[in-house]
Amino acid sequence: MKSELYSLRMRASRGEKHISGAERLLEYSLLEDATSVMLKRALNHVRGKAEKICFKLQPVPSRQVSKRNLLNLTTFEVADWPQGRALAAQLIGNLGVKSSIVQEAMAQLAGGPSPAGEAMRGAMLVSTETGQRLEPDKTRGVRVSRMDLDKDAGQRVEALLTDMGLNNPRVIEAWTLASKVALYPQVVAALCWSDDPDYITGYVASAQNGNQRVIRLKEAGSEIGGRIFFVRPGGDLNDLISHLQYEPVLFDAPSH
Ligand code: WAQ
Ligand code: MG
Repeated sequence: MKSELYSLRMRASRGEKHISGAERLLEYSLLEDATSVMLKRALNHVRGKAEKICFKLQPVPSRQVSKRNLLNLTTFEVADWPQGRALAAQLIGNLGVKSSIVQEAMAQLAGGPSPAGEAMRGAMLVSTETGQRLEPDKTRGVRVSRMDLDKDAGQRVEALLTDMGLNNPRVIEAWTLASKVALYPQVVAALCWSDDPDYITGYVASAQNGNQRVIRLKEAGSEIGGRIFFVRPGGDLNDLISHLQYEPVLFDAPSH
């Protein structure tokens, strides 16, 4: 493996249950540390004990990697999660998605979007035209990978987040993921809240309005979370899925 970057992915599960996953895009010298951080995460996860932990390492030719800017980051305070969900629905509505479609998609996420009524491993894709689920595998969903902070951007991004009191890996990973998803014109908005019972903050992300964090989007203790990518009609779905999964992108701080 001689290329300059590596896609490193981890997935931890117990039976059908998704415990934890992670994806990075890194140079060789950082792989050992990143792998050990992922292993610790998988072994000590609030969603429970993993029975199987898979790592996948794939070389990515650095000439294929594009460099982009993270979305702007804003945070909305709300009193409780029902207020947070109402706000999130409004933020997605502001992007032109019909309210009935947002409500139905959010209800599916809140009820456990996998066939077993649990969290999925990846994201739901929902048509903004019909409200239908578009992801080919409803247990797996679509897992976005091959994105990370650019090596030279780390300090700039961490300084920004430190000013906001948000300098931690979860925020950085979610922000990077949201910024990649928003690159594709077929995606109108992404909605996310964690499936970790101890983490209740989520976001609505879009190219138009940036990464809009909403501090309370679910009830503490709930293991149901996930992501919805609202997809506008007209584009090639397989092409979008392939870009989400395989296009390598490194991110720098927001451009303004
Ligand atoms: N691609 C697609 N979907 C994913 C991915 C991915 N790479 N990673 C996670 N998901 C889906 C999957 O259904 C998970 O169950 C769900 O999202 C939640 O994943 O600014 O921690 O890693 O404070 O638990 C957002 C707010 C935190 C961060 C999200 O999600 C902030 C979070 P988790
Ligand atoms: Mg999780």
